[in-house]
Amino acid sequence: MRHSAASDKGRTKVLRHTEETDRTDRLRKSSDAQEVLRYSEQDTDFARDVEYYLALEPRQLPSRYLYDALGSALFDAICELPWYRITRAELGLLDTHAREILALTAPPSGPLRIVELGPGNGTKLLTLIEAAQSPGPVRDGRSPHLDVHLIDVSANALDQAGRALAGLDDVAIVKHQTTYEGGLDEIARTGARTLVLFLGSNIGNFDRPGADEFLRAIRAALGPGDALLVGVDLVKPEYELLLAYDDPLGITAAFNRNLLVRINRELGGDFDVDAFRHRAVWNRNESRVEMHLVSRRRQRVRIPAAHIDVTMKEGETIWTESSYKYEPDELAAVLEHTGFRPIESWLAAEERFLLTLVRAE
Ligand code: AVJ
Repeated sequence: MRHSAASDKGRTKVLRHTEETDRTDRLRKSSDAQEVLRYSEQDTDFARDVEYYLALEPRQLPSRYLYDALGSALFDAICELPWYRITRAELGLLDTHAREILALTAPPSGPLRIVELGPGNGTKLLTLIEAAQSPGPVRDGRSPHLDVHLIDVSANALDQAGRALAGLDDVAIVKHQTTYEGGLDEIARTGARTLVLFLGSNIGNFDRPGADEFLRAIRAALGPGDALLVGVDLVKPEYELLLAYDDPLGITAAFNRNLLVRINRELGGDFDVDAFRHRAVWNRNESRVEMHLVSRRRQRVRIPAAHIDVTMKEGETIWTESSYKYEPDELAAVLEHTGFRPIESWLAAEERFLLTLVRAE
């Protein structure tokens, strides 16, 4: 599934103040000092994408729409599940190797710009920065000033990540509410030494050609000497993968089916959410876990805002996500031919998760 590129036309620069429209937002502490850049034409994307992808054969929905407020909360819950080990494995590696990561990427003097693609709730970046700034036995001398750029289509994710990072010393934060591509356009063509973070196995949402193309886009936004830190989940036994994506508590099922709840709410759809069940499949040939929503019975579905009126057969599916898994060699190869040179890799052997730091040539 593709990630659509946003043009940067109609960009508005907005300083956050407390009269935010969202009610839940007012209840939380706002971080007024953070700059938010919004890119305005995205509101209509959801309806257009639903119209386009649901008409495909097989029917699909782009996985990036899984992350509304409830979807993000359910994803956070997934990260706490004993069967979903990606987040814990990665946090452990970031915590342990933070100092080394920054020492290998920061310029000899001056600030380091950190750009995170898809920061989620901000915990990964918070862990990295706190661990790097904390006093410890191995001193690399200085902690550079950090200019942090968070790039996410979800306003909710940007709010959460911004709040998580708000208390840090010597860190300036700019939030870009846009697609990855839109964010990369924004940060390209400036001289600052940059470290791009693409963590949590988010790269797994791209198919192989898509990942290749996207890594090239990251490379094109960087200059020689800049760095990229990628976290990827590795191929592992099928039963482990299926437990991770179809957990016994049904949290992943709820995460998946919430996409229908969102369509009903935002686009006036009439999905009978109960009439769809969650299915996770390990597609060995494609090296990916797929999530699907399976219609339990023949049913008619109308989504007025997306001009949809279809009848789904019993057993017919909507494919909502792919999580591609990698072998270490394969990742090294794709990074190499997209313009990066290896610096260092750290493996969580037990969870089969790999953190790789590379430099733009
Ligand atoms: C956030 C895309 C990396 O694919 O593992 C978790 C999302 N989907 N459980 C992943 C997800 C089902 C997750 N990523």
